[in-house]
Amino acid sequence: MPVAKPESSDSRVIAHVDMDCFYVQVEQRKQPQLRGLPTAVVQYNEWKGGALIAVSYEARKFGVKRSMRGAEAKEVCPQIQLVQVPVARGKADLNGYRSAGSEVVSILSRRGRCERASIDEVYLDLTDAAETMLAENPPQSLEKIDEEALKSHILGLNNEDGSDIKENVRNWINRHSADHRDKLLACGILIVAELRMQVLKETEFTCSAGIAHNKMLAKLASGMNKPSQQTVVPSSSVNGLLNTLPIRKMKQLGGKLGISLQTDMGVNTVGDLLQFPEEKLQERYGVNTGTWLWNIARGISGEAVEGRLLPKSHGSGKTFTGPRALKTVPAVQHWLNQLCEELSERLCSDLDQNKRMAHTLTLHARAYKSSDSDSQKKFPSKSCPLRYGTAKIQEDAFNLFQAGLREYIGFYGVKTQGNHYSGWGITSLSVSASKIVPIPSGTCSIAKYFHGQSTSHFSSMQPLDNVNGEAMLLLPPGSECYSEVNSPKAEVDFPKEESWTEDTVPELDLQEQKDLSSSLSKTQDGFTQDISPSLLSACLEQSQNKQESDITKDEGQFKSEYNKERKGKRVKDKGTPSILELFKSYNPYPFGSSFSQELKKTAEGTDARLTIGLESKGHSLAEQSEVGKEKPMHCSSSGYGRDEGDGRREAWSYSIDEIDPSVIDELPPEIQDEIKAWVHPHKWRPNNTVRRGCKISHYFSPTKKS
Ligand code: TTP
Repeated sequence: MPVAKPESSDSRVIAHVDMDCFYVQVEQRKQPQLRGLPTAVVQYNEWKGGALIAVSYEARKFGVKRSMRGAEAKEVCPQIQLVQVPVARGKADLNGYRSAGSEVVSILSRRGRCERASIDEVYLDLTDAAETMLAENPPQSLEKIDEEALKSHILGLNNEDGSDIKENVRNWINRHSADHRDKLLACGILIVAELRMQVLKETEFTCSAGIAHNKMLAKLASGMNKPSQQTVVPSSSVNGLLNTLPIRKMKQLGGKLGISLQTDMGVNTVGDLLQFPEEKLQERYGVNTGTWLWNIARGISGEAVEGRLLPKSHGSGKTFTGPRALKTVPAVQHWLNQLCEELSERLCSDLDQNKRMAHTLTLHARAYKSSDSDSQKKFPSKSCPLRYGTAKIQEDAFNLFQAGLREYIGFYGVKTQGNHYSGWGITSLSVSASKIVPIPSGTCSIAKYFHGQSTSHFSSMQPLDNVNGEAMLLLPPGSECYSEVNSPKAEVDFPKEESWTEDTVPELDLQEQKDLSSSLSKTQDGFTQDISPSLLSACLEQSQNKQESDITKDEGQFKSEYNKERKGKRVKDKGTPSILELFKSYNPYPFGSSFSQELKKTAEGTDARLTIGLESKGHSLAEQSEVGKEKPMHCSSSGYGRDEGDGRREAWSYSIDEIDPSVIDELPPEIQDEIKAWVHPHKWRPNNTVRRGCKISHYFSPTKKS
């Protein structure tokens, strides 16, 4: 559900830059003889000439559309040039497009905070650059204005018949009487025109842009005049723009919420929302969404441009339409292996180049059942902690798939079908890696970082079925995964799921990234000795082309070594999730994988495991320390978090070694006392009697959900 964020300032200058027919431009740069010709990029499969995924503007004039197949495009435009998307592992290989997108990002990020929103879209916060220009070289005093800036479309500008449009734009930019906000937008016009020209010069790609006071309006504007043009939304034109805008065209309103507004409230345009008081919208859709709707009707959006040049997640997906649907488990496993191989390769290059690691592996699928009435049931998405190494990712993804299939089709259906078709088909598969965080810069050695990662790796485990309810094949904005056939892009409602939105990637300029990357490669020789062997093997597997068998220790060994080290010396990492997170998650021990078994084995001595039985009644930690520290401790936390009332789950547990002491400080003092009592039962006794309601079990009770 969309969440309202207060407008941080109404004088921001935000641009949304969107490449024009991006894949076509990339292919045309490779084959310059195609420039200016009607061209389309098609999927590699030959059926009816393959599906079109990008169409040049020359071809669009002939009526060629993305929804067509190559053969249909030939019918409406016989001279169309069809270029096949590059192929690797039997599926589209988008690496060339990704790196072309990065070239553009590196140029656009020179003038302000830059957020890479998709493979070919970027948001820029140009407020500082515009303020500086206004102070030092205001547009009002410019004698010569660049031609590209003069071609801008300024919404609401009165271009009467016969008037010189460029002259009108020049006058608008030069206006002395303009208010501060319009003066800043005038600077934005000049800056964006310059950036777009620079992109063209350095990459040969054209792009279009929207310039406004917030992201929402900038995004709406960037698509209004394509290709290779820019559109400006002065605040005086916001109402005019929104009044007639169909409600479902608005970002986040393309799905259920948009449909509900249409059918339940009779809202057809964004402007129609203006008639409802905020309270009414809140009553119907909840406080946050109600306020968000009230705001968007007025063009208010406080969403900040995140400084993020790198994708939030990585994904690899493929669709299997019609007769190509996968109908046996081995067929699914074959394709999962391909997808995981690609994902693993990208994770390793992200680690190598950007020093970032992903923490969560998710499998999404779409499926059908031919037999029963329940065929509408969605294939559930499944997540688990991500282990580096192609083989491990493949193993985990396959187990996730099997868990999903069991749920989708029922246990017996899976058991009996073996290699034979048993009434289900998979029409799309994708694997994604999310919760990508940079290796903390203060970490003195890579080995230590990985030790820290291992901690969170285990403690932040997501339950196997702790997923976002909806089987969503598409990844959220900022991720780079395209399923092969026309995955809807602009109008997708991405669930605001915590695991996606919490990810934060620090602002890195390209120089910093280069530095990070070179420092990583410098340390590589040294780190082979103390890095987690499995993680090391994962990267060596691809980047150095070595066999995993060269690596002698497995992750389990690493974990117990790590535990030993932790006993002597607590490693403090910035990246460790808060203890609240830790308590929210639990270890589902998915599919009996080796690492979960390893975890089970690690309880020793006073490192008793805390086991919170979701259905059990039990003792607080303080009570437990008196009752007997060797026993598992049961806390009454039934109904806690997302798994409220779910009797199927039995317990979650973790070792005390997996709690970073630094996060304990985040808890209320009473809870800290309890934990200290638990950790050092002999040394420590609480000074105060624990107050009613302040025990850890109460703290995490349903009424105290964070
Ligand atoms: P878009 O920005 O949606 O489209 P575009 O750049 O081709 O054209 P426009 O000028 O209208 O913006 O998508 C960017 C690229 O993403 C596109 O060139 C191909 C790829 N893509 C797919 O592979 N499948 C899809 O369903 C969509 C929408 C895009």
